[in-house]
Amino acid sequence: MPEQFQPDQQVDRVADIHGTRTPHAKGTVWPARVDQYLDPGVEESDVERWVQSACLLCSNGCGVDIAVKAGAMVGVRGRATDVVNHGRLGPKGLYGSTRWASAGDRLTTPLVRQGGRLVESDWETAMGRIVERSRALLDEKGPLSHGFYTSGQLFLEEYYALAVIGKAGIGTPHMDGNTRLCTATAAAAFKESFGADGQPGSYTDIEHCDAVFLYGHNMPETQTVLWARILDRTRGDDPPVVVCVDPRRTLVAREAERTGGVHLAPRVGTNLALMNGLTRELFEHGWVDDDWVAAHTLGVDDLREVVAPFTPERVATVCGVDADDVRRAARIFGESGSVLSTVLQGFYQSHQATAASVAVNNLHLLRGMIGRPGAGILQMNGQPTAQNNRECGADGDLPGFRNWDNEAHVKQLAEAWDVDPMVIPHWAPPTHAMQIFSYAETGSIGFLWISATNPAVSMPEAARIRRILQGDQCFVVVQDLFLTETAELADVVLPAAGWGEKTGCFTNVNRTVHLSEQAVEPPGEARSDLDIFLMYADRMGFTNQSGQPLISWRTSEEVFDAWAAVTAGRPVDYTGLSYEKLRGPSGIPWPVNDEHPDGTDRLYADAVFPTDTDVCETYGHDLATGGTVSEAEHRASAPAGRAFLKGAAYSPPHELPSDDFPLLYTTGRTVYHFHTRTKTGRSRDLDRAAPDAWVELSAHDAAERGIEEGDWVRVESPRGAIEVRARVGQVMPGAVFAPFHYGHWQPDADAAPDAGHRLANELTMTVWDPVSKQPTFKTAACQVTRLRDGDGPAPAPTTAASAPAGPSRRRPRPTAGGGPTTSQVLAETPTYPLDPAQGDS
Ligand SMILES: Nc1nc2c(c(=O)[nH]1)N[C@H]1C(S)=C(S)[C@@H](COP(=O)(O)OP(=O)(O)OC[C@H]3O[C@@H](n4cnc5c(=O)[nH]c(N)nc54)[C@H](O)[C@@H]3O)O[C@H]1N2
Ligand SMILES: Nc1nc2c(c(=O)[nH]1)N[C@H]1C(S)=C(S)[C@@H](COP(=O)(O)OP(=O)(O)OC[C@H]3O[C@@H](n4cnc5c(=O)[nH]c(N)nc54)[C@H](O)[C@@H]3O)O[C@H]1N2
Ligand code: SF4
Ligand SMILES: [Mo]
Repeated sequence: MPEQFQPDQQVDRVADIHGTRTPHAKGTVWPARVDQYLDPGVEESDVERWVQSACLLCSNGCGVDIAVKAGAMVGVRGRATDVVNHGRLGPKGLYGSTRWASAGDRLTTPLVRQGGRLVESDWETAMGRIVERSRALLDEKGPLSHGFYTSGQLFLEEYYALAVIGKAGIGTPHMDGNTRLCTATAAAAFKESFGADGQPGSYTDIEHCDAVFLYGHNMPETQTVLWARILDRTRGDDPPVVVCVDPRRTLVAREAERTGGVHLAPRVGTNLALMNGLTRELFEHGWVDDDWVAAHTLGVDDLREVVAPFTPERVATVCGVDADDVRRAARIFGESGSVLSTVLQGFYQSHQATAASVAVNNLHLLRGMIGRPGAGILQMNGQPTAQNNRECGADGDLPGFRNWDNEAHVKQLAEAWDVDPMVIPHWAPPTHAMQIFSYAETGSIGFLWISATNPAVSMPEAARIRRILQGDQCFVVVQDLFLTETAELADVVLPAAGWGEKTGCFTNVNRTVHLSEQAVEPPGEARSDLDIFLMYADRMGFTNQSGQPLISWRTSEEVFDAWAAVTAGRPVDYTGLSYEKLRGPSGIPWPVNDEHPDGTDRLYADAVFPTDTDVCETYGHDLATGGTVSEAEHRASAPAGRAFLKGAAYSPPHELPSDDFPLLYTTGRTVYHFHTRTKTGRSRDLDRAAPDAWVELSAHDAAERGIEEGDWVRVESPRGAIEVRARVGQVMPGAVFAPFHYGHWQPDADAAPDAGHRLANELTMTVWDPVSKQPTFKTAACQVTRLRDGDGPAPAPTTAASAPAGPSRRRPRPTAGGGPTTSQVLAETPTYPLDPAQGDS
């Protein structure tokens, strides 16, 4: 029995975010620890059924069983046998997974706008209005009048059905998801470097690596279970060192200090300068594996030239970091046997997002560090099913990582769907979300269907988004669990069934597919998103070339099988998967096919990349301008399975600090809330941990403005202002950090007396990365002024990156109060299909 075995420990997982440590040595299996939460008053013996699923509150995709009692979801338990989490769950997974489902304010009937107000209706009326408007616009203006804006939180089957409706039924290129705000850059970085989307690395790389680099990724708060996996290495024998690239002193930064790594805190908006500096160091010190680079990559000479000017001293000036810290970080990368890199929103939501993220791929390629244990790249996802949207093409791409610019790829789909290839939009790049909203603003899109996302809170420049949704120029359908800030502005609102109320599959960030089974019935007349999309397709009467219905699926399993068939021969190969297979081992990573019947732990072990002109998902772009590479140019470069090394010079962000707006404004997350809080806000444990908005200022900037902990402040940018309380915290001087979770909806009026003026996106900008088109939420200029005394400390958590800088007059109470969870370290760790003990596939 391991020494750390602690039977049935009761843990407050609001206070103790990552739970009990289970340290282990390099190259050994991560021990299993089973975390469980049941609603107060529910005993384990009361649970009637445990239903297999995976957590839907971030991209980690932890395997979970849902506890059911009397037709309701009453708790969750981590699946010990799951390859992703080995039984663990984080605070959101434990406290946020099920409570929302039985909330009294669920949408239970369709709503339609009548005399300016939303009134209760029925499916016949609501769908009738949608179909009437849709048909009229198609007749009058054609397919370009239609836009679909979906999510990273539906199931694979729902995206695939929506993609077929949009591309083969309507024929519109105006389809995207909130994945554009989330992980468009992950996809773009993969496509530019390796030819196609798809995570090269595996979570098992954590067990083998000698160093972990986290670039703009606050993993301890945003993928808590993955961070627990890293902590169990850094606290065990032969630990890896951690390098953190983040302007805040996050828990990653503190672990970097503890492990002898480096915390690089670049000035907000200067990531690419730093990356160019790190790349240059590899060349300067001979840390490049020249033979591997010559055999497996293209573009090394251009890259060397682009990064040449970025000496450590130049980087120090641009980024405000110490030149020696740049040297130290580069040395760790250059001299470690194997490095695992993770990249997330600090890079993706900054300007030059794709260039900075590709630079991480470059570092790995230069050292030949890809495709072997420990040498992983995780261009992270955020949302639980973002990967599926990208795979299925409800984000505008073509299903199966096909290239819209490749006639042969379009033809494959046309055959699968039995439609004329000309119906499938492929005459220009798919329209990205920011452009879809611009078209909706002018009315050129007159019909916008929004599913499972809350853009009134989550899109940049919120006042503009509200105007677009509210105006008469565009008919807006919103499909959600709740009457969100967005639904309130819609013309028709459709009540959806959520997680646990429907069956479907989804794929986490490292390609691991899970089946999530229906555990309970949805409330009232709520229906699954799949059923709603199929209802629309039926009513519209879409047909194929043979005059048969375009879509004849009735169950999610039928859709899944059709999807698996359409992935044949593509990098994202699902042909070896079925519902039956997914009910067996918990979590199977694609590709799964005849060659890899049990899945594939990591890609590119053979250093052959899907870059061939006839195979690749894109011919590529110029990273600085977004200019496209043509098919002829791509073919002339003869990639033949080699990866691309691509660079770009650094340029400053769109909005720089000025006399009026002297501070840099950046936004992000706290561990306790998921996005616009529609689920986590309805969990008392999570809501109380972070009940209202705040901003984080450095002690220096606060003192300069006479601001103390808890004071009310006004934060203003050229686009808007918010009034919130100040946390004198861990952010670097010159920068201000605001959580973006808080719209005007609130579960508890006392906690947020002034909830109208706290939405972080009032201040952000309508600008995007030239390649991935991901909007910039992490760079803008702002001013902060003191309004009045607060009546206590800021409502910010005292844990993790939001911890106060030091003692203050208004000392915040330590964040605590999670409900009763248990946590049990298993004496004997199960074997996992693809774990390091059994070797890698
Ligand atoms: N608790 C929680 N977990 C979540 C979510 C959630 O809402 N809540 N959402 C999920 C989703 S969809 C996503 S996309 C992920 C996001 O996960 P993360 O990307 O980890 O979260 P963020 O807080 O958006 O940003 C990460 C870090 O970027 C830093 N940053 C800001 N500006 C810059 C910059 O210019 N350069 C650098 N290098 N860093 C910068 C911030 O200080 C912050 O610590 O989280 C997922 N998990
Ligand atoms: N300032 C700033 N803004 C940001 C970010 C940031 O870091 N800073 N991050 C961006 C990122 S990475 C993301 S991912 C977005 C997230 O932004 P949103 O997608 O707007 O956030 P959510 O609150 O997750 O919205 C999901 C909605 O879907 C509903 N829902 C959940 N399950 C289902 C279902 O099964 N069916 C249906 N129909 N509805 C369902 C929920 O009730 C909720 O209203 O925000 C982006 N906005
Ligand atoms: S790490 Fe993500 S998937 Fe796992 S329990 Fe937490 S929120 Fe859920
Ligand atoms: Mo996201």
